[in-house]
Formats: sequence, structure tokens, C-alpha cells
Amino acid sequence: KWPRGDESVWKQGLRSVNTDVPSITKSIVNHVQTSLARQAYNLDDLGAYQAAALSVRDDLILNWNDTQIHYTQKTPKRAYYLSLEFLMGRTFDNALLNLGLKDQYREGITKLGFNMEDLLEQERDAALGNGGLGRLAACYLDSSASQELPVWGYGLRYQYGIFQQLISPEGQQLEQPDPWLAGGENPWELPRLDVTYEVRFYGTADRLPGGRALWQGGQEVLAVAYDVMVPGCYTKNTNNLRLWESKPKRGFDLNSFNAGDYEHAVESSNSAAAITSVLYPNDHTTFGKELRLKQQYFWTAASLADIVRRFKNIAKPFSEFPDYVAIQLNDTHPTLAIPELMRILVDEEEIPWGKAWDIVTNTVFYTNHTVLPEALEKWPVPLMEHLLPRHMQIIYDINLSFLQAVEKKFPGDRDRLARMSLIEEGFPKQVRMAHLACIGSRKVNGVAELHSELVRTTILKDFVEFEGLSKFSNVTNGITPRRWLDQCNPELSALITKTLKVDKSVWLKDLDRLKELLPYAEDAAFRKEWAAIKQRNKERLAHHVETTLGLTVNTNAMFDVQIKRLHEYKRQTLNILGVIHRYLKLKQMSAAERKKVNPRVVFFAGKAAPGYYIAKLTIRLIVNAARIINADPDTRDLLTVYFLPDYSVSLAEVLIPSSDISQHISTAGTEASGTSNMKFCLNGGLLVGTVDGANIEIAEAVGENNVFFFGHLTPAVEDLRYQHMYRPVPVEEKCPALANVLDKISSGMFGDGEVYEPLLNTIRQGDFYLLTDDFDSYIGALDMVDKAYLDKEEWIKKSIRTTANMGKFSSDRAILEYAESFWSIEPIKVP
Ligand code: TH1
Repeated sequence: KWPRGDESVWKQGLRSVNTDVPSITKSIVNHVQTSLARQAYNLDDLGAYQAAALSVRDDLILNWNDTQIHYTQKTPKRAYYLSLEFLMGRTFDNALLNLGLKDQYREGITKLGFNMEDLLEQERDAALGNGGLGRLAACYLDSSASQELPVWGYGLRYQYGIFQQLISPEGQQLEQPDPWLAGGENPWELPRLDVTYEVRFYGTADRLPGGRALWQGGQEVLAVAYDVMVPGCYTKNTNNLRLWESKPKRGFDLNSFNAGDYEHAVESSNSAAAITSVLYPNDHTTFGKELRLKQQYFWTAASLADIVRRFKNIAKPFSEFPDYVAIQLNDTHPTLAIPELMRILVDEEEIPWGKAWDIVTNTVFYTNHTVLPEALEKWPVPLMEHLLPRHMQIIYDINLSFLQAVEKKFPGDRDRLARMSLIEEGFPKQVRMAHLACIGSRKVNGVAELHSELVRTTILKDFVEFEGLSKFSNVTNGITPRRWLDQCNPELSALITKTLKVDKSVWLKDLDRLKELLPYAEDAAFRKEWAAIKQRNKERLAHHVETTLGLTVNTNAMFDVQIKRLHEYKRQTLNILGVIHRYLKLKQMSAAERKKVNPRVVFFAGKAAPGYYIAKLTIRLIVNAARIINADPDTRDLLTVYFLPDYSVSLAEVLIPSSDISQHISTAGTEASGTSNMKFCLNGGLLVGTVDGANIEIAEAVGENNVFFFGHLTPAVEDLRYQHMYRPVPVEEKCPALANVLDKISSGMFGDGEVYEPLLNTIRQGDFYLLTDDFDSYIGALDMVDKAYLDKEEWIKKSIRTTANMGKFSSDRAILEYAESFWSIEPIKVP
């Protein structure tokens, strides 16, 4: 029904997505003139990008609107992906490709006198995440939309994303803020200033008869919605990512203002705005910081209020809530969703406790992403009691009935009760969020086979014994082939399309079709094309390094890449120590021997958490080793090392397609999955790695003869660590080659040796990440790489076979597993 007026006038005004070049250029020019209030003659690349982005935005809005209306009318069961991080990267290119409009836009932009590549470079990354966990959330959104699943993301709209990394001349990491929203409007979001919720902190909670409570007083903050449009690939379906921004409920305190107390007047408004000001830059560590807990509650409370309101619109009884709503917790960060949903159901909707608990435990799902103890969230009880008094009551109540049930099943087992309790005894007592997430969820999953098994047998072992195995499962992570092949490696994508003889929209959404490339490994002409594309991708990276850093890269060398957050468990230190070992060996060789060596360029990139001293020292060692090694005329044709600053999604898109090998060398059992391993292999780079995380499944898929495995296996790790603690063997005895490298560093080969002592001592004493145990076999694996690379044709075959067997690692497969086995949601196509 039309709201008013003449229907035909409305219909004349309606437009559809611009698909032909003339309407695209018309739309861009129109945005230059009106939205930007600029003229053709003074338009720079940034202005042209903004106008083109606004034009694409118009198209996205049309699809987004139709999708949201369609979902509202059809009332399907929906899934909500709650993640404190969404590492989206750039949107413009991705939107053009998913809409199938890149060629048309390129032509239009050229007609207007601009260059597509230059415009793409104008966009700032949306970097609202630390690393793999946040990027996984972004890949899952892309796959949900592409597979036409009714999924929304919920997150926070941080003013500042992950910090910008600078590297000082001494090799120190320096952090700068990332004000990604400065520089004007963000064309990819829709401010929904009318969609707001009040979120309470502090105050008092008074129990009422019947299990309810009244929570009042304290501070109230406003959550405002910003909707980010998520287009699917070759479908009209355009999903929503709703990000919350915090605002003071009232502008400022007028009483204080009038009394001349300006500071106090703005204090509370500042503290409200602070909640969503910045992403915490810590990967894998939790501090008991009040602001972080405030972020977590603010976000889960606003998201649940929104979900419950949407559910109430369809006028069904709350007993049917789990038939319409599935909530996926991305790690424990949104675990407060469990007590918050209990609070809404019990206190506000007056549902009896037991019924409410049934609803919660049929709605919520929990994904664990790590078994590292330092990453398992715990919140001090006094902090929780102060900030969220009602939630603390609810958690105690959940714990009481839970422990009673455990006691019933395992009578008299007090150790078990202590181990399983939601509350860890100590000073202070702490709430164990993983336990709460586990007992409040319908399903619990890890992110790769090995990791899921470790979850079942270590951190949640007691819970498996109590609740049964069927609640605990695995969904191996995936990556979107749209961004991580079609977008970042257009030439390879085109070759695949040509070879498979299907439209790319087909194989990009059915990645197992890559298997059809296998026979072409035997085709010399195809191999030649394959290798030429890898070569041009290397040149593209070299060009990027040249223009951004002013350094020349040898594109005839093997490209060896390790790019990920800096962390001891990921062992970038092992890599740089291996590089130094290689350098020392080269130095000892005769000129004739050196002639036989294949040149190698080693790239590192990644950020260290600002407070992570050892990780920062590793960066320092890499940078200073690179400085010395790259300057040595004896070896520099054969070995160079680069640390590329300020790693980001956009930088990954240039690095990944250029690699010959990439390194995924975590201590066995520590990397839950890893996802960049999948990206490299999808782009035909070979994997050097430990038997850990998703490396194992990649090797299963592509064949063990196409990966370079090394190192001890997970079951050995515990024993080895025990030996380091109680029967330590000096490095000189255990691993002379490594001892030699450590000595050279200590003696000042790469600048003041003293500086590195704390880092070197983590290896000499304790060696928790087992570098001394794995070093020799690591060097052996790299020697195997050198040998294999000598046979160029065989190497290219390995590369082709690797790509061809990576279908399993599409995030489409992963998201469909969540949709079918956990959420019970179905695709719903927007006509
Ligand atoms: C990562 C895991 O380390 C990685 O192996 C995995 O592929 C990725 O998640 C996606 O599943 C994690 N990132 C974080 C970040 C924080 C806390 C825990 C983890 S686990 C802040």
C-alpha cells in the first residue's frame, strides 16, 4: 500500500540499481555536484573516490532495503553473530565485485578521467579488529550474505580502530591512533539515530518475590545504531552489520553547568562517549579493565534489546523465542548475553526462572577460539558486583543450580565442583566466562579439528563428562574466496574462470569446483600462465614496497612470508633466528657455493600489543637483523629481509598472492586454527608449518607432499615443557646451531646485544614455546623447501594442486555448517 498521494508519481520516482556505464557516470557526477558540493575542475582522487563510493552506496541501499523488508515480511528464524571485532578492511572494491559492477565502474571512472586503482587506494581500512578472530567475523558476514542466509552481525562502532604501527629507526614499534572516521562521512554505514536503547551500569539490584529483581539507579547511557551494509556475491541479498555507538543520555548535567562547575557538567557525558571510543589492542590477553567490561555489557545489552524488540514485533509467545532467534557468541567476549537474556526474561517479561533458562540454553551458541590460559576471560567478582549488580546475582543463581546438578551426578566430588564452578576462588574471586558460556549454550565448538579436540579434552573436559559429548563439536574456520582470491588476485581468478569454463559467480560460491583444475597441473602451457601470474603478483608487491618504503625488492627470489599478530606462541622469533642461521651459513660459503643457492626474500608484518614487551623485542630483532643482512654485499643478492610496517587487511591483499611459501609455525597445540594459512594456499603459495590448527586439515586436503611440516606434535609438548622446567639442558648441548645464533645476537652483531637479552633468555631458560626443541627440524624443513624449489615445473604443479584442493576452506562451507547444524536457519532469497 502506498502511503499517500498518487501511486504513479511514486512509481516514477523509484529507481533501480545503476548497471550501465551512462547511468553510473551520471550518478557519480551528480554526487560530485551535490553530495560533495564540488566541481569537476578541482576534483582530486579522494573526491572522485568519495563520489563513486556514494554512487555504489545508493545501489547497496536499494538492495539492503529490499532485503530487510523481505526478512521482516517472511519472519524466518534469524541468526545473530555477536563479535566485539569485525575486521572489514576496505569495502569499495568488494562491493563492486559482489554487485558484479566492477567493469562498468572502471569504464565510467576512466571516462571521467580517473584511474580505478588510484581511487581504490583512497579508501581507509575499517580496522575494528585485532587479527584472525575479527577477520573471521568479516568473512562470515560475506558468506552469510552470499549464501542468502538471514544473519545479522552485532558489534561496536569504535572511533579508533587497531592502532597504526610505526617503526622507529632503532626498530621500536610506536603506536599512533587510527581515527578511521575522521575525514568525513563513511559511505558504507547508515546512521540510525532513531534506533536507540538505554543501557544501565552500577546502581542497586533488589530482589523481589518470585525470583525477580529490581535494578535501578546508577548511570544510564544511550546506544545508537549504525548499520553497515554487507552485500552478498551475485545476489540481491544485502545483510546488516549493526554497530553501536555510546552517547550520553542527556547532553550534559545542566545543574552543574549552571552552577559554573563545567568540568563536572561534561564528566558523565565524556564517560558515556568513552565506552565505544577505542578497540582494545590486545590479542589473546585479558586485563581486568573496567572499561572493557563496560564495552562488553553495553554491546550485549543493546544487541539483546534490539533482538527482543524484533521478536516481539511478530507477536509470538516467548517459548518460541529459540524458533526465531539464534545467537552466536564469537569467543567469550559476549558471554554477558546469557545473564542479560535471563534478566530480560525473568525481570522484565516475568517468565519463571526455569523456563527462562530453557529459552536461553536453546538460543545461545558458543565458539571457543583459543585454549591459551592467558586468553580465557575472567572478571573479578567485586568489579562485576559494582558495575552489574543484577547480573552478578543471576550468575550466582545459575551457579547454584548448576553445581547442585553436578553434585547429583558426581556425589561428593568436591574437587570437581571447584574446577567447574563459575566462580574461581582467590583474591579476588573471579567469574570464569568460558564456563558460563559453555553451560548457557546449546552447542560449543572449536575452530579446527585438533583445537576442538583440545577443547573437549583440556579446558572443558569436566563439562564434556557432565553434559555429554554431543554438545561439543567442530566447525573448521573458512575464508571468503571473494576477497581472498577474486579481489586480491584478479589475474588468477580470471585464469580459473577461463579454465573451468563457468561463470566466476558459480565457482566462487561453490569452491569445490577448483578440483577441476587438477588435470591442468600436467599442462605445460597452463603451468606457464600460472607461474607468470605469481611473478606479476611479486612485482606488484615489489612496486608497493618501492613506492611506500623506497626499498627495492629482488623479484627473482623466492618470496617467504610470515604475517600475523606478533606473539610468542606464533614464533616469529623462530623465523628470524632461522634467517640469521641462513645468513651465517651464506657468509661461510665460497663464491662458487653461493652460486648454487636460490635467492630468498623474507617478509614479516604484524603488530604487537602495546604492552607486550617480548613481542616488541622480536620486532626490534627482525628490523635490526634486516638492516645488517640487507646491507651485506656478500649475501644481499641471496637473502634479504623486510619488516613491512602497519600490517592491515589491505596489505595482506597485496602480500598473500605474491608468496611462494608462507610460515605458520606455532608451537603444536597453541594456534587454534589460523586462517591466513588458508589464504596463502588458496592463492597457490605453499605452506611451511607445524602440525597445528588448520594446517593439519590443509595438509589432508592438498596432500602432505605439498606442504612442509616440521616440529614436535601436540602430545609431546607437555613432556618437553616439563623437561625444560625440571631437567633443563643448555642450548649449546641441545641445539648447537641455535646456540651459535643466540651468541651472535648477544655479542652485538645486530646492534647492542644487551637489548635482546630478555628475549634470548625466554629461549635459554624455560623455553615455553619449545624453540630449542623445534629449531633443527625447522631448518630441515626450509632445506627441503630449497630442494623442492630447484625443480621449477614440479613446484608449479604443487602450487596448482594446492589451490585446486582448497575448496573445503571457503567460509561458505563453514557458515552453512553453522546454519544447518547449530542455528537451523535456511537461505531466503530476496526476489
Ligand atoms: C584467533 C586464534 O588465535 C586463531 O587461531 C583463529 O584462527 C582465529 O582466532 C579465528 O578463529 C583468536 N583471536 C583472539 C583474540 C582475542 C582473544 C582470543 C582469540 S583467539 C582478543
